[in-house]
Amino acid sequence: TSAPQTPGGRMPSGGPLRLMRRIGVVDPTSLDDYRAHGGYAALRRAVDLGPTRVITELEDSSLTGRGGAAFPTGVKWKGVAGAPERPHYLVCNADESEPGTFKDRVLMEGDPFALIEAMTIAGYVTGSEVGYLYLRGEYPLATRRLENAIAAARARGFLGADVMGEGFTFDIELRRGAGAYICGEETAMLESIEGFRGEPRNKPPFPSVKGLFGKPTAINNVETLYNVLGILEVGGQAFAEVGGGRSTGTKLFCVSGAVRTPGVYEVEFGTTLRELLDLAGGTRGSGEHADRLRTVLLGGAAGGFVMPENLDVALTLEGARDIGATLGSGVVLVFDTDADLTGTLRRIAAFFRDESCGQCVPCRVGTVRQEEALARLERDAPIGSRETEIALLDDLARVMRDASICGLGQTAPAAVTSALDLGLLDRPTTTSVNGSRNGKVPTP
Ligand code: L3W
Ligand code: SF4
Repeated sequence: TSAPQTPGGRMPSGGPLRLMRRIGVVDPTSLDDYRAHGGYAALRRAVDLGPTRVITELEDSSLTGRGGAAFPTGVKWKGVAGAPERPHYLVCNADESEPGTFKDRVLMEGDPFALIEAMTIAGYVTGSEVGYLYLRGEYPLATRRLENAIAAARARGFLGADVMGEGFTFDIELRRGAGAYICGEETAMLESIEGFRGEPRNKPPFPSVKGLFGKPTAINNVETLYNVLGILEVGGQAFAEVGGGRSTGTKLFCVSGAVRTPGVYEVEFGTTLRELLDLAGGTRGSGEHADRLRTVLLGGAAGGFVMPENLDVALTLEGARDIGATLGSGVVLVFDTDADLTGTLRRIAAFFRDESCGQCVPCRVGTVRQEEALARLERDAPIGSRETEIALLDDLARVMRDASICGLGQTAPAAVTSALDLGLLDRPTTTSVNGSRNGKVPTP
Protein backbone atom coordinates (compact mmCIF):
# COMPACT_ATOMS: atom_id res chain seq x y z
CA THR A 1 0.00 0.00 0.00
CA SER A 2 1.16 3.50 -0.60
CA ALA A 3 1.92 6.08 2.04
CA PRO A 4 -1.00 7.82 3.71
CA GLN A 5 -2.10 10.88 1.81
CA THR A 6 -2.64 14.30 3.27
CA PRO A 7 -6.06 15.09 1.94
CA GLY A 8 -7.41 18.51 1.23
CA GLY A 9 -11.08 19.05 0.52
CA ARG A 10 -13.66 18.37 3.19
CA MET A 11 -11.43 17.69 6.12
CA PRO A 12 -12.20 17.96 9.81
CA SER A 13 -11.49 21.55 10.74
CA GLY A 14 -10.41 20.78 14.30
CA GLY A 15 -6.98 19.17 14.55
CA PRO A 16 -7.80 16.79 17.42
CA LEU A 17 -10.49 15.07 15.39
CA ARG A 18 -8.14 14.16 12.60
CA LEU A 19 -7.11 10.56 13.25
CA MET A 20 -4.00 10.78 11.09
CA ARG A 21 -2.80 14.09 12.54
CA ARG A 22 0.37 12.68 14.07
CA ILE A 23 1.28 10.31 11.23
CA GLY A 24 4.48 11.34 9.56
CA VAL A 25 4.92 13.99 12.27
CA VAL A 26 5.54 12.03 15.46
CA ASP A 27 8.41 9.59 16.00
CA PRO A 28 6.48 6.30 16.32
CA THR A 29 9.23 4.76 18.46
CA SER A 30 9.37 7.51 21.11
CA LEU A 31 7.03 7.88 24.06
CA ASP A 32 8.56 11.30 24.80
CA ASP A 33 7.81 12.50 21.29
CA TYR A 34 4.28 11.13 21.55
CA ARG A 35 3.78 13.11 24.75
CA ALA A 36 5.29 16.20 23.10
CA HIS A 37 2.54 15.87 20.46
CA GLY A 38 -0.33 15.75 22.94
CA GLY A 39 -0.03 12.11 23.93
CA TYR A 40 -1.66 11.00 27.18
CA ALA A 41 -3.71 14.21 27.54
CA ALA A 42 -6.82 12.15 26.71
CA LEU A 43 -6.12 9.56 29.42
CA ARG A 44 -5.57 12.39 31.91
CA ARG A 45 -8.93 13.86 30.89
CA ALA A 46 -10.64 10.46 31.13
CA VAL A 47 -9.37 9.97 34.67
CA ASP A 48 -10.46 13.50 35.63
CA LEU A 49 -13.97 12.82 34.26
CA GLY A 50 -14.33 9.29 35.62
CA PRO A 51 -15.81 6.30 33.77
CA THR A 52 -19.47 7.37 33.85
CA ARG A 53 -18.86 10.79 32.33
CA VAL A 54 -16.56 9.36 29.68
CA ILE A 55 -19.42 7.08 28.63
CA THR A 56 -21.73 10.11 28.51
CA GLU A 57 -19.25 11.86 26.21
CA LEU A 58 -19.18 8.77 23.98
CA GLU A 59 -22.96 8.65 23.86
CA ASP A 60 -23.07 12.38 23.01
CA SER A 61 -20.57 11.81 20.21
CA SER A 62 -22.68 9.07 18.56
CA LEU A 63 -19.43 7.29 17.73
CA THR A 64 -20.11 3.98 16.00
CA GLY A 65 -17.76 1.04 15.49
CA ARG A 66 -15.47 1.32 12.49
CA GLY A 67 -14.95 -2.42 11.95
CA GLY A 68 -17.87 -2.71 9.56
CA ALA A 69 -21.05 -3.08 11.57
CA ALA A 70 -21.28 0.44 13.09
CA PHE A 71 -22.56 -0.52 16.54
CA PRO A 72 -22.68 2.46 19.01
CA THR A 73 -19.47 2.45 21.06
CA GLY A 74 -21.04 4.18 24.07
CA VAL A 75 -23.69 1.45 24.34
CA LYS A 76 -21.04 -1.25 24.14
CA TRP A 77 -18.80 0.28 26.83
CA LYS A 78 -21.74 1.03 29.11
CA GLY A 79 -22.86 -2.60 28.88
CA VAL A 80 -19.46 -3.94 29.88
CA ALA A 81 -18.80 -1.29 32.55
CA GLY A 82 -22.13 -2.09 34.23
CA ALA A 83 -21.97 -5.88 33.96
CA PRO A 84 -22.04 -7.39 37.46
CA GLU A 85 -19.90 -10.40 36.59
CA ARG A 86 -16.12 -10.03 36.99
CA PRO A 87 -13.49 -9.82 35.64
CA HIS A 88 -14.12 -7.69 32.58
CA TYR A 89 -11.91 -7.81 29.49
CA LEU A 90 -11.01 -5.53 26.62
CA VAL A 91 -10.02 -6.79 23.18
CA CYS A 92 -8.76 -4.60 20.35
CA ASN A 93 -9.54 -6.14 16.97
CA ALA A 94 -6.43 -5.34 14.93
CA ASP A 95 -6.73 -8.39 12.70
CA GLU A 96 -7.23 -6.20 9.64
CA SER A 97 -7.70 -8.70 6.82
CA GLU A 98 -10.65 -7.60 4.73
CA PRO A 99 -9.44 -7.54 1.10
CA GLY A 100 -8.60 -3.95 0.21
CA THR A 101 -8.30 -2.75 3.82
CA PHE A 102 -5.09 -1.16 5.14
CA LYS A 103 -6.19 1.80 7.27
CA ASP A 104 -5.53 0.28 10.71
CA ARG A 105 -2.05 -0.66 9.58
CA VAL A 106 -1.31 2.99 8.72
CA LEU A 107 -2.52 4.10 12.16
CA MET A 108 -0.64 1.41 14.08
CA GLU A 109 2.64 1.82 12.20
CA GLY A 110 2.59 5.63 12.28
CA ASP A 111 1.09 6.39 15.71
CA PRO A 112 1.30 3.24 17.86
CA PHE A 113 1.29 4.93 21.27
CA ALA A 114 -2.15 6.38 20.49
CA LEU A 115 -3.60 2.88 20.33
CA ILE A 116 -1.98 1.97 23.64
CA GLU A 117 -3.39 5.14 25.23
CA ALA A 118 -6.87 4.55 23.76
CA MET A 119 -6.89 0.94 24.97
CA THR A 120 -5.89 2.14 28.44
CA ILE A 121 -8.85 4.55 28.45
CA ALA A 122 -11.14 1.71 27.32
CA GLY A 123 -9.76 -0.53 30.07
CA TYR A 124 -10.25 2.19 32.69
CA VAL A 125 -13.82 2.96 31.61
CA THR A 126 -15.00 -0.66 31.22
CA GLY A 127 -13.27 -1.82 34.41
CA SER A 128 -10.94 -4.21 32.58
CA GLU A 129 -7.49 -4.87 33.98
CA VAL A 130 -6.27 -6.81 30.95
CA GLY A 131 -6.54 -5.82 27.32
CA TYR A 132 -5.70 -8.15 24.44
CA LEU A 133 -4.40 -6.58 21.27
CA TYR A 134 -5.11 -9.15 18.55
CA LEU A 135 -2.89 -8.11 15.66
CA ARG A 136 -2.83 -9.39 12.11
CA GLY A 137 0.19 -11.70 11.88
CA GLU A 138 1.21 -10.31 8.49
CA TYR A 139 1.94 -6.85 9.92
CA PRO A 140 5.59 -7.15 11.08
CA LEU A 141 6.32 -3.41 11.34
CA ALA A 142 3.13 -2.75 13.30
CA THR A 143 4.10 -5.66 15.57
CA ARG A 144 7.52 -4.19 16.32
CA ARG A 145 6.15 -0.68 16.86
CA LEU A 146 3.37 -1.87 19.17
CA GLU A 147 5.67 -4.19 21.14
CA ASN A 148 8.01 -1.24 21.65
CA ALA A 149 5.14 1.07 22.62
CA ILE A 150 3.75 -1.41 25.17
CA ALA A 151 7.19 -1.93 26.74
CA ALA A 152 7.89 1.83 26.89
CA ALA A 153 4.47 2.60 28.38
CA ARG A 154 4.95 -0.15 30.97
CA ALA A 155 8.42 1.09 31.90
CA ARG A 156 7.10 4.62 32.48
CA GLY A 157 4.02 3.75 34.51
CA PHE A 158 1.44 4.23 31.74
CA LEU A 159 0.61 0.51 31.92
CA GLY A 160 0.67 -1.92 34.84
CA ALA A 161 -0.44 -1.57 38.43
CA ASP A 162 -1.33 1.99 39.43
CA VAL A 163 -1.42 3.55 35.95
CA MET A 164 -0.16 7.18 36.08
CA GLY A 165 -0.38 6.97 39.88
CA GLU A 166 -4.19 7.01 39.57
CA GLY A 167 -4.81 3.77 41.42
CA PHE A 168 -6.11 1.57 38.61
CA THR A 169 -4.50 -1.43 36.94
CA PHE A 170 -4.35 -2.06 33.23
CA ASP A 171 -1.92 -3.96 31.04
CA ILE A 172 -1.88 -5.14 27.44
CA GLU A 173 -1.03 -8.52 25.98
CA LEU A 174 -0.23 -8.58 22.29
CA ARG A 175 -1.43 -11.65 20.37
CA ARG A 176 -0.53 -12.19 16.73
CA GLY A 177 -2.97 -13.91 14.40
CA ALA A 178 -1.74 -16.79 12.27
CA GLY A 179 -3.23 -15.83 8.94
CA ALA A 180 -6.87 -16.89 9.25
CA TYR A 181 -9.29 -14.20 8.06
CA ILE A 182 -12.08 -15.66 10.19
CA CYS A 183 -10.20 -14.73 13.37
CA GLY A 184 -11.19 -11.12 12.63
CA GLU A 185 -14.77 -12.15 13.41
CA GLU A 186 -15.09 -11.15 17.02
CA THR A 187 -16.16 -14.45 18.56
CA ALA A 188 -13.66 -16.48 16.50
CA MET A 189 -11.04 -14.07 17.82
CA LEU A 190 -12.11 -14.83 21.39
CA GLU A 191 -11.77 -18.56 20.66
CA SER A 192 -8.31 -17.96 19.23
CA ILE A 193 -7.18 -15.94 22.27
CA GLU A 194 -8.47 -18.73 24.51
CA GLY A 195 -6.30 -21.19 22.58
CA PHE A 196 -8.97 -22.90 20.49
CA ARG A 197 -9.66 -23.13 16.76
CA GLY A 198 -10.90 -19.82 15.39
CA GLU A 199 -14.54 -20.80 14.92
CA PRO A 200 -17.30 -18.21 15.47
CA ARG A 201 -19.79 -18.63 18.26
CA ASN A 202 -23.50 -18.07 17.90
CA LYS A 203 -24.66 -14.57 18.92
CA PRO A 204 -26.42 -13.72 21.22
CA PRO A 205 -25.07 -13.81 23.82
CA PHE A 206 -22.95 -10.86 22.66
CA PRO A 207 -19.40 -10.57 23.96
CA SER A 208 -20.37 -7.59 26.12
CA VAL A 209 -22.38 -10.10 28.17
CA LYS A 210 -20.41 -13.34 27.68
CA GLY A 211 -17.12 -12.85 25.91
CA LEU A 212 -13.53 -13.82 26.61
CA PHE A 213 -13.37 -16.75 29.04
CA GLY A 214 -17.15 -16.31 29.34
CA LYS A 215 -16.79 -12.86 30.93
CA PRO A 216 -18.12 -9.43 29.85
CA THR A 217 -15.81 -8.18 27.09
CA ALA A 218 -15.59 -4.96 25.10
CA ILE A 219 -14.26 -5.51 21.57
CA ASN A 220 -13.32 -2.52 19.46
CA ASN A 221 -11.71 -1.99 16.10
CA VAL A 222 -8.45 0.04 15.97
CA GLU A 223 -9.97 3.06 14.20
CA THR A 224 -12.85 3.19 16.69
CA LEU A 225 -10.40 3.45 19.58
CA TYR A 226 -8.40 6.26 17.94
CA ASN A 227 -11.63 8.28 17.76
CA VAL A 228 -12.01 8.12 21.54
CA LEU A 229 -8.89 10.28 21.98
CA GLY A 230 -10.32 13.14 19.91
CA ILE A 231 -13.72 12.86 21.62
CA LEU A 232 -12.06 13.34 25.01
CA GLU A 233 -10.16 16.35 23.72
CA VAL A 234 -13.06 18.25 22.13
CA GLY A 235 -16.07 16.70 23.87
CA GLY A 236 -18.78 14.41 22.53
CA GLN A 237 -21.08 17.16 21.30
CA ALA A 238 -18.37 18.89 19.25
CA PHE A 239 -17.48 15.52 17.72
CA ALA A 240 -21.13 14.96 16.76
CA GLU A 241 -21.13 18.24 14.84
CA VAL A 242 -18.81 16.68 12.26
CA GLY A 243 -20.95 14.68 9.84
CA GLY A 244 -24.44 13.94 11.13
CA GLY A 245 -27.11 11.37 11.96
CA ARG A 246 -25.51 8.04 12.85
CA SER A 247 -22.41 9.03 10.86
CA THR A 248 -20.40 11.38 13.04
CA GLY A 249 -16.71 12.24 12.96
CA THR A 250 -14.28 11.32 10.24
CA LYS A 251 -13.77 8.08 8.34
CA LEU A 252 -10.67 6.50 6.91
CA PHE A 253 -11.13 5.12 3.41
CA CYS A 254 -8.75 2.70 1.72
CA VAL A 255 -8.86 3.75 -1.92
CA SER A 256 -7.32 1.29 -4.35
CA GLY A 257 -7.61 -0.05 -7.88
CA ALA A 258 -7.87 2.20 -10.89
CA VAL A 259 -7.06 5.55 -9.27
CA ARG A 260 -3.94 7.62 -9.77
CA THR A 261 -2.90 7.87 -6.10
CA PRO A 262 -4.18 4.94 -4.07
CA GLY A 263 -3.87 5.23 -0.31
CA VAL A 264 -5.62 5.93 2.97
CA TYR A 265 -7.73 9.10 2.95
CA GLU A 266 -9.43 10.65 5.94
CA VAL A 267 -12.56 12.66 5.26
CA GLU A 268 -15.56 13.86 7.19
CA PHE A 269 -18.64 11.68 6.99
CA GLY A 270 -20.85 13.24 4.32
CA THR A 271 -18.05 13.83 1.83
CA THR A 272 -19.20 12.48 -1.53
CA LEU A 273 -17.65 9.51 -3.28
CA ARG A 274 -16.79 11.81 -6.18
CA GLU A 275 -14.85 14.13 -3.84
CA LEU A 276 -13.02 11.15 -2.36
CA LEU A 277 -12.02 9.85 -5.80
CA ASP A 278 -10.81 13.35 -6.71
CA LEU A 279 -8.58 13.30 -3.63
CA ALA A 280 -7.14 10.05 -4.95
CA GLY A 281 -6.28 11.74 -8.24
CA GLY A 282 -9.26 10.48 -10.23
CA THR A 283 -9.54 7.31 -12.27
CA ARG A 284 -6.31 5.90 -13.60
CA GLY A 285 -5.99 5.24 -17.27
CA SER A 286 -4.28 6.49 -20.34
CA GLY A 287 -5.11 7.41 -23.88
CA GLU A 288 -8.64 6.51 -24.83
CA HIS A 289 -9.17 4.76 -21.46
CA ALA A 290 -8.42 7.83 -19.34
CA ASP A 291 -11.14 8.58 -16.79
CA ARG A 292 -13.35 5.73 -17.93
CA LEU A 293 -14.84 4.64 -14.65
CA ARG A 294 -16.85 1.42 -14.75
CA THR A 295 -17.87 0.99 -11.12
CA VAL A 296 -16.72 1.29 -7.50
CA LEU A 297 -16.98 -1.50 -4.96
CA LEU A 298 -17.88 0.38 -1.78
CA GLY A 299 -17.49 -1.42 1.54
CA GLY A 300 -15.35 -4.18 0.07
CA ALA A 301 -16.29 -7.78 -0.55
CA ALA A 302 -19.17 -7.43 1.90
CA GLY A 303 -20.35 -4.21 0.28
CA GLY A 304 -21.92 -3.22 -3.01
CA PHE A 305 -21.12 -1.68 -6.38
CA VAL A 306 -21.72 1.99 -7.06
CA MET A 307 -22.31 3.03 -10.66
CA PRO A 308 -20.85 6.24 -12.16
CA GLU A 309 -24.24 7.99 -12.00
CA ASN A 310 -24.25 7.60 -8.20
CA LEU A 311 -20.84 9.15 -7.51
CA ASP A 312 -22.45 12.05 -5.67
CA VAL A 313 -23.63 9.72 -2.92
CA ALA A 314 -22.74 11.05 0.54
CA LEU A 315 -20.30 8.75 2.29
CA THR A 316 -22.41 8.07 5.36
CA LEU A 317 -23.91 4.88 6.76
CA GLU A 318 -27.31 6.11 5.59
CA GLY A 319 -26.14 7.29 2.15
CA ALA A 320 -24.42 4.00 1.35
CA ARG A 321 -27.42 1.99 2.51
CA ASP A 322 -29.78 4.00 0.30
CA ILE A 323 -27.91 2.92 -2.83
CA GLY A 324 -27.59 -0.73 -1.75
CA ALA A 325 -23.99 -0.55 -0.57
CA THR A 326 -22.31 -0.24 2.83
CA LEU A 327 -19.28 1.63 4.07
CA GLY A 328 -18.05 -1.56 5.75
CA SER A 329 -14.55 -1.03 7.04
CA GLY A 330 -13.80 1.69 4.47
CA VAL A 331 -12.85 -0.17 1.30
CA VAL A 332 -13.18 1.77 -1.95
CA LEU A 333 -12.11 -0.42 -4.88
CA VAL A 334 -12.21 1.36 -8.21
CA PHE A 335 -12.67 -0.43 -11.54
CA ASP A 336 -12.14 1.17 -14.93
CA THR A 337 -13.64 -0.03 -18.17
CA ASP A 338 -10.76 -2.48 -18.72
CA ALA A 339 -11.53 -4.36 -15.52
CA ASP A 340 -12.51 -8.02 -15.61
CA LEU A 341 -15.38 -7.91 -13.13
CA THR A 342 -16.44 -11.55 -13.37
CA GLY A 343 -12.83 -12.62 -12.77
CA THR A 344 -12.57 -10.26 -9.80
CA LEU A 345 -15.78 -11.62 -8.28
CA ARG A 346 -14.57 -15.17 -8.87
CA ARG A 347 -11.36 -14.34 -6.96
CA ILE A 348 -13.38 -12.79 -4.13
CA ALA A 349 -15.48 -15.98 -4.06
CA ALA A 350 -12.28 -18.07 -3.96
CA PHE A 351 -11.11 -15.99 -1.00
CA PHE A 352 -14.31 -16.67 0.95
CA ARG A 353 -14.17 -20.37 0.02
CA ASP A 354 -10.61 -20.54 1.38
CA GLU A 355 -11.40 -18.57 4.52
CA SER A 356 -14.72 -20.20 5.49
CA CYS A 357 -14.11 -22.02 8.77
CA GLY A 358 -16.39 -24.83 7.53
CA GLN A 359 -18.44 -24.98 10.70
CA CYS A 360 -21.85 -24.44 9.07
CA VAL A 361 -23.19 -25.95 5.85
CA PRO A 362 -24.66 -22.87 4.09
CA CYS A 363 -21.25 -21.19 4.11
CA ARG A 364 -19.03 -24.28 3.75
CA VAL A 365 -20.94 -25.55 0.71
CA GLY A 366 -22.34 -22.25 -0.53
CA THR A 367 -18.94 -20.59 -0.94
CA VAL A 368 -17.73 -23.57 -3.03
CA ARG A 369 -20.84 -23.56 -5.25
CA GLN A 370 -20.67 -19.78 -5.64
CA GLU A 371 -17.07 -19.93 -6.83
CA GLU A 372 -17.85 -22.77 -9.24
CA ALA A 373 -20.75 -20.86 -10.83
CA LEU A 374 -18.65 -17.73 -11.21
CA ALA A 375 -15.81 -19.75 -12.73
CA ARG A 376 -18.22 -21.17 -15.31
CA LEU A 377 -19.46 -17.68 -16.11
CA GLU A 378 -15.87 -16.45 -16.36
CA ARG A 379 -15.07 -19.19 -18.91
CA ASP A 380 -18.42 -18.55 -20.62
CA ALA A 381 -19.18 -22.25 -20.13
CA PRO A 382 -22.43 -22.32 -18.18
CA ILE A 383 -24.34 -25.49 -17.39
CA GLY A 384 -27.50 -24.76 -19.34
CA SER A 385 -27.79 -21.03 -19.88
CA ARG A 386 -26.16 -18.01 -18.25
CA GLU A 387 -29.58 -17.26 -16.79
CA THR A 388 -29.52 -20.66 -15.01
CA GLU A 389 -26.16 -19.82 -13.45
CA ILE A 390 -27.35 -16.40 -12.38
CA ALA A 391 -30.49 -17.93 -10.82
CA LEU A 392 -28.25 -20.40 -8.97
CA LEU A 393 -26.05 -17.57 -7.66
CA ASP A 394 -29.17 -15.77 -6.49
CA ASP A 395 -30.45 -18.87 -4.65
CA LEU A 396 -27.07 -19.46 -3.03
CA ALA A 397 -26.92 -15.86 -1.87
CA ARG A 398 -30.28 -16.14 -0.12
CA VAL A 399 -29.32 -19.32 1.70
CA MET A 400 -25.92 -18.04 2.79
CA ARG A 401 -27.32 -14.70 3.92
CA ASP A 402 -30.21 -16.22 5.88
CA ALA A 403 -28.68 -19.36 7.36
CA SER A 404 -24.95 -18.80 7.99
CA ILE A 405 -23.77 -18.48 11.56
CA CYS A 406 -21.49 -15.48 11.17
CA GLY A 407 -20.79 -12.39 9.06
CA LEU A 408 -18.42 -14.23 6.73
CA GLY A 409 -21.08 -16.52 5.31
CA GLN A 410 -23.79 -13.87 5.55
CA THR A 411 -21.82 -11.35 3.50
CA ALA A 412 -19.83 -13.68 1.18
CA PRO A 413 -22.40 -13.24 -1.62
CA ALA A 414 -22.90 -9.48 -1.10
CA ALA A 415 -20.69 -8.24 -3.95
CA VAL A 416 -22.03 -10.92 -6.31
CA THR A 417 -25.64 -10.02 -5.50
CA SER A 418 -24.92 -6.35 -6.04
CA ALA A 419 -23.25 -7.09 -9.39
CA LEU A 420 -26.24 -9.19 -10.46
CA ASP A 421 -28.71 -6.49 -9.43
CA LEU A 422 -26.83 -3.89 -11.46
CA GLY A 423 -26.39 -6.10 -14.50
CA LEU A 424 -22.61 -6.06 -14.16
CA LEU A 425 -22.40 -9.78 -14.90
CA ASP A 426 -24.43 -9.59 -18.06
CA ARG A 427 -22.70 -11.04 -21.09
CA PRO A 428 -19.78 -8.75 -21.91
CA THR A 429 -20.49 -6.53 -24.86
CA THR A 430 -17.76 -6.41 -27.46
CA THR A 431 -17.63 -4.07 -30.37
CA SER A 432 -16.57 -5.57 -33.66
CA VAL A 433 -14.98 -3.80 -36.60
CA ASN A 434 -18.34 -3.37 -38.31
CA GLY A 435 -19.71 -1.65 -35.27
CA SER A 436 -21.91 -4.55 -34.22
CA ARG A 437 -22.20 -5.51 -30.54
CA ASN A 438 -21.87 -9.22 -29.74
CA GLY A 439 -22.07 -9.89 -33.44
CA LYS A 440 -25.51 -8.32 -33.78
CA VAL A 441 -25.75 -5.38 -36.13
CA PRO A 442 -27.56 -2.63 -34.21
CA THR A 443 -30.89 -1.62 -35.65
CA PRO A 444 -30.99 2.03 -36.59
C1 L3W B 1 -24.32 -5.72 22.69
C2 L3W B 1 -26.22 -6.01 21.34
N1 L3W B 1 -23.45 -5.71 21.66
C3 L3W B 1 -24.35 -6.06 18.32
C4 L3W B 1 -21.96 -5.74 19.01
C5 L3W B 1 -21.30 -7.00 18.53
C6 L3W B 1 -20.17 -6.43 17.70
C7 L3W B 1 -20.80 -5.20 17.09
C8 L3W B 1 -21.35 -5.44 15.72
O1 L3W B 1 -19.33 -7.59 12.09
C9 L3W B 1 -19.49 -6.74 9.97
C10 L3W B 1 -20.25 -6.86 8.67
C11 L3W B 1 -19.25 -6.45 7.63
N2 L3W B 1 -25.66 -5.86 22.56
C12 L3W B 1 -25.36 -6.02 20.22
C13 L3W B 1 -23.98 -5.87 20.45
N3 L3W B 1 -23.39 -5.90 19.26
N4 L3W B 1 -25.55 -6.13 18.88
O2 L3W B 1 -21.81 -4.81 17.96
O3 L3W B 1 -22.04 -6.64 15.70
P1 L3W B 1 -22.56 -7.41 14.44
O4 L3W B 1 -22.90 -8.78 14.90
O5 L3W B 1 -23.63 -6.59 13.82
O6 L3W B 1 -21.39 -7.46 13.40
P2 L3W B 1 -19.98 -8.21 13.38
O7 L3W B 1 -20.19 -9.69 13.18
O8 L3W B 1 -19.09 -7.84 14.51
C14 L3W B 1 -19.75 -7.93 10.84
C15 L3W B 1 -17.99 -6.24 8.35
O9 L3W B 1 -18.14 -6.69 9.69
N5 L3W B 1 -16.88 -6.90 7.77
C16 L3W B 1 -15.73 -6.25 7.97
C17 L3W B 1 -14.62 -6.85 8.25
C18 L3W B 1 -13.47 -5.98 8.44
C19 L3W B 1 -12.24 -6.45 8.53
C20 L3W B 1 -11.08 -5.58 8.54
O10 L3W B 1 -10.15 -5.89 7.89
N6 L3W B 1 -11.10 -4.47 9.29
O11 L3W B 1 -12.02 -7.76 8.54
C21 L3W B 1 -16.90 -8.10 7.11
O12 L3W B 1 -17.84 -8.80 6.85
O13 L3W B 1 -19.58 -5.22 7.08
O14 L3W B 1 -21.32 -5.95 8.72
O15 L3W B 1 -19.09 -6.06 18.48
O16 L3W B 1 -20.87 -7.77 19.58
N7 L3W B 1 -27.55 -6.13 21.25
FE1 SF4 C 1 -17.68 -20.62 9.67
FE2 SF4 C 1 -18.76 -19.62 7.42
FE3 SF4 C 1 -20.33 -20.61 9.30
FE4 SF4 C 1 -18.97 -18.30 9.72
S1 SF4 C 1 -20.60 -18.63 8.25
S2 SF4 C 1 -19.24 -20.01 11.16
S3 SF4 C 1 -17.08 -18.75 8.59
S4 SF4 C 1 -18.79 -21.77 8.11
